[in-house]
Amino acid sequence: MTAPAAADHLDQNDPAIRAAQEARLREVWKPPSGWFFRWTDVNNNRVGVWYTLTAFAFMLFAGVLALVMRAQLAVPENDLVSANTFNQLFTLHGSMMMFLFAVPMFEAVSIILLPQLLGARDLPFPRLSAFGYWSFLIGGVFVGGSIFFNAAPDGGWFMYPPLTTRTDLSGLGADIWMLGLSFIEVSSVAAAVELIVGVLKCRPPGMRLNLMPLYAWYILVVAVMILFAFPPLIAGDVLFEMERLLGWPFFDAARGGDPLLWQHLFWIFGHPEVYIVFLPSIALFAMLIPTFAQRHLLGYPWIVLAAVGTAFLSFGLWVHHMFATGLPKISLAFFSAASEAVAIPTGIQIFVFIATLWAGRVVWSTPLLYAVGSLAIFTIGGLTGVMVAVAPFDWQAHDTYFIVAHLHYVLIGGTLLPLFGGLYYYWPLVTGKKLSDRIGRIAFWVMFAGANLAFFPMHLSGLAGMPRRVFTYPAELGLGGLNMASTIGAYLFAGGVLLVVIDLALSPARPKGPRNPWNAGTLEWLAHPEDESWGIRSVPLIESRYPIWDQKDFVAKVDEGRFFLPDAEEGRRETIVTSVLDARPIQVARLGTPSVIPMLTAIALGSVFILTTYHLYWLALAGGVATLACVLTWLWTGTAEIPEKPCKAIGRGLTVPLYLSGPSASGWWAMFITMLADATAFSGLVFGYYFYWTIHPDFPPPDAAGPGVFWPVAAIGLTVASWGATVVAREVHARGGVAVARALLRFGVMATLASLAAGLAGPWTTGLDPNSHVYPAIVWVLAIWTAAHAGIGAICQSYTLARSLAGRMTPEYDADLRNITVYMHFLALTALVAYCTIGLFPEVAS
Ligand code: HEM
Ligand SMILES: [Cu+2]
Repeated sequence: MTAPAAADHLDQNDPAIRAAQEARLREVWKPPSGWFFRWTDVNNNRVGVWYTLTAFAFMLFAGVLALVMRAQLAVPENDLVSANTFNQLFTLHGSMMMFLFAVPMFEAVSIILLPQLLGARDLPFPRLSAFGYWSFLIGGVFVGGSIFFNAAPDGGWFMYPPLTTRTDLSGLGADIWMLGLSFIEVSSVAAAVELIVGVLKCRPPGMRLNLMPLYAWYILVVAVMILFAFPPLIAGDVLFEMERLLGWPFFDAARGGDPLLWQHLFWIFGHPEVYIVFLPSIALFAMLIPTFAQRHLLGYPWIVLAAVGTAFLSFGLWVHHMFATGLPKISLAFFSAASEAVAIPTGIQIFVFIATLWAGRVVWSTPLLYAVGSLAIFTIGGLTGVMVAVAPFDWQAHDTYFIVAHLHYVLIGGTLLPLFGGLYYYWPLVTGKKLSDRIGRIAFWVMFAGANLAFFPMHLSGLAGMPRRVFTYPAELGLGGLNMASTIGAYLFAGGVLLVVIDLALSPARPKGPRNPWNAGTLEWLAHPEDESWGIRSVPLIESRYPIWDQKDFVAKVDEGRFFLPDAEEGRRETIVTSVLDARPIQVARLGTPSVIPMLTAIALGSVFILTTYHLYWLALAGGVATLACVLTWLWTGTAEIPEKPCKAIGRGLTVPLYLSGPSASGWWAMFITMLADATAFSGLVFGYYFYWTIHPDFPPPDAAGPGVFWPVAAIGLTVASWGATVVAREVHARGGVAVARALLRFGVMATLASLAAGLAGPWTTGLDPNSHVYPAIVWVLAIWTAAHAGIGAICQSYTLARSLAGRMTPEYDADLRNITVYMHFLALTALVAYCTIGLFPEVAS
């Protein structure tokens, strides 16, 4: 990248030309209007705001449930709510806070912020964000609303079997939890894919990885964690629902199953989850602390290393939630030590913040107050966490109010209060108006006092023997005083939240303030999303981590359109795609426009999950067909479109292509990353198979028939043939051999379908009965999973063939074929592992 030749931008000196460009941009990015069509919007500035408000509303709802619980517990032997209702209250409160508030809130805020942080016009797949939002809304209302029908889940937020798998002990609630939340997990993974591709491919020219704003680094780290943490839980959900709906005994000890498998799959997700909800707060601090210290953050590489280190470590810690389950001593020692180790990167991040404040000229402001105050609360929670990470201590405190105190200190200090800080910091960016500093400060101190009054006494009541998850307690225990204090504290806290809500409600009546009111140095403050949905006026060339502070005339140059893509001359929504490491501009991508399809797809997919809950399988199947139809329409009309010209000039003498295929394209990355998540879920199932095998001497049972060897080997052969055909088709097609490629794809479809049949033929022909024992059940699950993926593979191959026949794919424009080849790589790998496991492994192991 060289300095701009003056001649390049002569036209930008003419105000009339600039005004015409702005008019075109405004026209192209105009939000849809009308009472219905406004909801078909896909632009990140509005979808992100809906998403944020919805997550906030779910948080308030879960908070009201907590207030009901605290009212019940205020005095001993109270009968405000029944034991059964109390079980629903704490389960729904915990589940909503974790699945409908903490994780989605991070994704929602990131959807708003990421394009501004990167100077991109939108995220790479705007329609995917809209789909994620509608899924979230539908699933959340379904799960949260169940309490009004006395049908909410009641097995605790981690749903341990056998209590929850026995349909005589837990009603519909367990299905609502499993299916409703699985649906939301799917949308969380979709948002994670979007965010990862956004960070990797949509940075502005010049923003190498080491110049990226720290919030974007954390988005990358946390989204990758979501990508690997949620799929094992989804795998667990699949097994769980098969046990509940079909009676397959995965967690039923009487038929060879094992309830501990659920605990493993849950906590492989559940522990990283703790950091998934905590790292975003650190990310907010990393943005606002330099602003209020008015200097660069010290130790940028340390922060990045600490974030990545925390992510890695957090996947090795899950067993500390299972210290009381009688695991081998050596693994206790290992997981205990690892649990202590994770305190180190967390400490590093906090020290970097302190050092930065120390070295800067601190501007004491409301957001900073929230940051510092929440760190204080979080630290107390961290200290009790270090205590319960010591296995013998945990055996004492396990399942008491000590744990409730610990987890709320961590979650309120690590998630809730920092988010309020972020709210005060970023509200002016999103709305152009500041919130009230005064109300913010008062609210902070009310919440601070309330949180300590509510949760500090719980340490004491817990150590005095008050168990968690009880709806009442006898007066003789003498815990009335501590509990009353907790209840008063909880209502005080709610009062603080109410103040914030009032402050938000007053905002629309307040006048607009200046842009960048905190005098921040990072790029996001140049957008004014409340007026212009295109983001930034021109996409800048980045040379510093704090370009507004460091780069000469930066703001003026951006605003006068002197950087890249200052115009929308073809009337299309566009953003710049850059290379992953060094952010060289390599493409102008055309982005999705408003459409009902994302909403329809979410409704169709949601109906599959919801109808299954009520055992309406035929209707659910119809919903599945509708989902497929929606997805295919979406892809056919909205992706890999052949542009009207190959290249386009984007200013400063630079011309880049309008179409990319293969590993440089964002679509390819989305496919690859989605397949990583899919492979992780599959690994969860395979983990289950080998878990039974290592733990249980009678797995497989000595007299059990397996799926045989012939059919699994045949299925492997057919999948490999189909995979080979697709790979060769891709190569031949790129060299112009369109007819040969089509023939190969036709053969591929046949081979994939044959592999599907062969895979199911194994357990079918040997008559494996999945209800009799866990061994046939897990064999069937692996076979069905692989067969279902083969089915999707055949659809992908047919789709590509149809694209070619319809002239929507040519040797030059072949993204579809390259993307499905990625799918076929993963399909082949899945089939290989699955069929070797079920067919060949018993032969080797016996
Ligand atoms: C002032 C605000 C809050 C109050 C008063 C409160 C109160 C409670 C109460 C009374 C319980 C039940 C304890 C038991 O019976 O075992 C509980 C459980 C729980 N809370 Fe909160 N809570 C608050 C905020 C939060 C937040 C912000 C989160 C997460 C982001 C959260 C996550 C949880 C979880 C995960 C559980 C465990 C549920 C279970 O045992 O299955 N809470 N909370
Ligand atoms: Cu943990």
